[in-house]
Amino acid sequence: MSAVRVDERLVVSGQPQLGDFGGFAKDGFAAIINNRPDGEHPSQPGNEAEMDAAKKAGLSYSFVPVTGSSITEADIRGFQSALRKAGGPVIAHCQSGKRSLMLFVLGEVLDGRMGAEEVQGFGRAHGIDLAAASDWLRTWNSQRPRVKGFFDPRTSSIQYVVSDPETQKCAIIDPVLDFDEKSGATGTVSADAILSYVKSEGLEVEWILDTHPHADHFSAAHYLKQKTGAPMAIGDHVVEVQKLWQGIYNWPTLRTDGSQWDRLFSHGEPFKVGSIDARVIFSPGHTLASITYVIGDAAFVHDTIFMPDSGSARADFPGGSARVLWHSIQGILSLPDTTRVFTGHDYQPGGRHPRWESTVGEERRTNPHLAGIDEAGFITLREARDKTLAMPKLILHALQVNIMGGRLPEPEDNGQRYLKFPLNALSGSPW
Ligand SMILES: N[C@@H](CCC(=O)N[C@@H](CS)C(=O)NCC(=O)O)C(=O)O
Ligand SMILES: [Fe+2]
Repeated sequence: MSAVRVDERLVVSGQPQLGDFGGFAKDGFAAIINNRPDGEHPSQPGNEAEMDAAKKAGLSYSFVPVTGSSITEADIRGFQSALRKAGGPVIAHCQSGKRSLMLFVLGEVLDGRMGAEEVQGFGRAHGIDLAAASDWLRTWNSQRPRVKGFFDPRTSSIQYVVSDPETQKCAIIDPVLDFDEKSGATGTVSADAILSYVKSEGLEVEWILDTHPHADHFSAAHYLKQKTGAPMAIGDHVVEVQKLWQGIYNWPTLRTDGSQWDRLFSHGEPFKVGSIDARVIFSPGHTLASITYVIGDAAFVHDTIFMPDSGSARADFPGGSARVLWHSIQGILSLPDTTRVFTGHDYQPGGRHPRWESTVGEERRTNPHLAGIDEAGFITLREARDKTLAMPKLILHALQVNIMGGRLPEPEDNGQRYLKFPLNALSGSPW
């Protein structure tokens, strides 16, 4: 194992042996970051064994696996957050140490502490070739739109700000209104973080978009419309979801014409984010109204497919269908292979850091719900998995808010807002 000291907090290294971990603790290290996906080589101990060995040695441990060709901003931020929470000196490793150093250096450049032109020299000074980091930065700087993801750990949702560097206009996609079901408190911490990013980047919000009426969190669309004045939009099939849930909630006064939004998008409909061409693909299956936004080379596929190591979204909510979802996914996979794919949730398999960006090509080649699987195979797999899943804990809370575009119920005569739940209306009880 060759180790290189980067600064007083960080050493990057090749693959250590599990037996080395006790020595790391004695040498004063507080944490290990593993940047190596499992299964690269038979000799590699792997995530679980490293996690165990770290625990036994009294080291904290983070799993931030990356491959050189598919590093995204989420990986760089995941590495930074692992460093931050380490509480002392860290050993970060991949196979050779190169990916670990690359993640560190890219974070320094994105945050303005290192110039892009300094990267290669920094690599040489540490005996590691960082040409790939310079390539990454070139691609990053040329990308339109710029996409910033905000992960909400409470609901594992990803919210996006999609901006046009030329006009500084942006769209916000799938913003979350915070809700604590234990106290009944609502909050705007997540939405306000988006607004402060918008402000610090000097952006103008042109659209507030939802991909579907969410079943696991409240939408912050209406809150953000009040704050920014930007129009709210969703797919035109939302009226079917409104009708379906109008029945479940016994809510005769609910307007089921989608008039809670400023614009209802139909399949194929074009729009713009600044100067960037965008369009809508109807992609139902997870819900009756799901749509994908394709903005420049970026597709916001929400709850159809998740990251290539995570499969697909469930299709067992009222109005859901595994067969319909399969066809929607085929539509997404027919986009060019290099299309950037941004997902709506990440449930962090193996405890890895949150990730949300891949490409159509990666999804097609490696997603376990897609690679080598036909329609019948997908339906069997999806329906079997859905039988094992409990309903999202907020489904009954969330739908009554989200079919109103994220508006909370009107206050009653005492000034208090209330939610209303049907009993025994959904399947999927634990008994
Ligand atoms: N445990 C989560 C489940 C949320 C959930 O069902 N998420 C949907 C997307 S809205 C999904 O597709 N989940 C896939 C899975 O859990 O495998 C909750 O209670 O909120
Ligand atoms: Fe969803």
